[in-house]
Amino acid sequence: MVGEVGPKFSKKFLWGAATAAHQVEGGNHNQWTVWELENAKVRATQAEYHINDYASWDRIKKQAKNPNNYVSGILANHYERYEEDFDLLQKMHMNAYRFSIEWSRIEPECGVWNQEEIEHYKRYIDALKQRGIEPIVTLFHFSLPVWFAERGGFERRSNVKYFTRFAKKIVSELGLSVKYIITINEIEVYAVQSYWFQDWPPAVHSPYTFWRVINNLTYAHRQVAKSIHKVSRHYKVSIAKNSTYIYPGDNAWSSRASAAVMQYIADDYIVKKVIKHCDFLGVNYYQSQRVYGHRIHNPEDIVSDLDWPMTPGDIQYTVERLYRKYKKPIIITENGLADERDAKRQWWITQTLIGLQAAMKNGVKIDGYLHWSLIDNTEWSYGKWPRFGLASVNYATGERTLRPSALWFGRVIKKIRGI
Ligand code: IFM
Repeated sequence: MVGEVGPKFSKKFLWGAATAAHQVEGGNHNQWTVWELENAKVRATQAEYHINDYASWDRIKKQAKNPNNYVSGILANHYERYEEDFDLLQKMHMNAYRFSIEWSRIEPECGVWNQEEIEHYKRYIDALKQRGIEPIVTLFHFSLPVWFAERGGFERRSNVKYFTRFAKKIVSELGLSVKYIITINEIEVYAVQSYWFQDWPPAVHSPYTFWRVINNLTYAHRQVAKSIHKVSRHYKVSIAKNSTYIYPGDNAWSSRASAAVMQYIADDYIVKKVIKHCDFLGVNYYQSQRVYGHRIHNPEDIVSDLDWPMTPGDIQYTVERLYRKYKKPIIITENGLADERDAKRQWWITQTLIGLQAAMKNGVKIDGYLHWSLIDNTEWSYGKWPRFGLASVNYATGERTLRPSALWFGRVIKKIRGI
């Protein structure tokens, strides 16, 4: 069984799951909720052309062609039902949970703090602690207050001060009740979707703005990390870096050179700018990419519902590379798959844990694994049809049910933790 061979996962290892406020809470009002309402019909109409080649298309087309799929609305109502969701963590014997604090709730207008919402998140964290679960807080996970987006968001360096002010407020309110803080989730994914592919708000295509946003976000991380560390070294701070393992598919010089350049741009350009201000490195792993000549080509026949090629074991090479280069302990801050039928999740987790153990055997320090996601949620511009949850959510009733793979994973964690 996983965990029985190779190096042991330490007693302190963080076993958990992750979510983000906009994807699960429901009832938000932010830049995304506005964009969803404006774009739902278009996305539903375009699904036929954009994703009809997915292997899952026949199964998901009804939902993908329905405008309601793209409007988050109340979702799983995690905002009110969080205790129920924390019970699910406990059922799986988990001891960690990553979530984001929704900036638009805390600061609905520039400089106006909503104390009731602050108290909500304090109760939320208390509820985790009462269950022996370590909170891992994300400060920016893709959703911006409308007022901040209207001022140009992270396109403007001068706006970073607002984010730093929000971060300081959160840290001063939460005090020492939290230790792990992720400043920003997936800098490059946010920039590429919003300022290159035009799939996310503000849906602009501008290479110049794309690079500017990346640089402003790395700057934002440094500013926030410095101000948090000034308060206390108790806090362990990082970004969550989405890292794809990119490698040459053959031995051709062009394949090797292109893979190296792509990997550098995708990972190192960003990590180098923040790593001095990270206590650990948060890594989100979903896939690897093979490069032939100058092109990415992954002829795998196993794909997830989102048509992503599935190579979970390659997480080993991602973490080995990042650890060798940056020498910071790693926490897997996200890892998972869209798998409505729960056909591949158990296999995925098994391969992932085997990959992590192999990396640990080769000297990599890994302090935690957080599965994406705890419950089904909205997958940004794809809407609600992709199902990433360890627990499925019936959106009509709000009922949560741990999927068979989650029950199995819970037994594995119990055994590994020896509880
Ligand atoms: O749902 C997203 C999450 O918000 C960021 N990381 C990747 C996940 C799956 O695409």
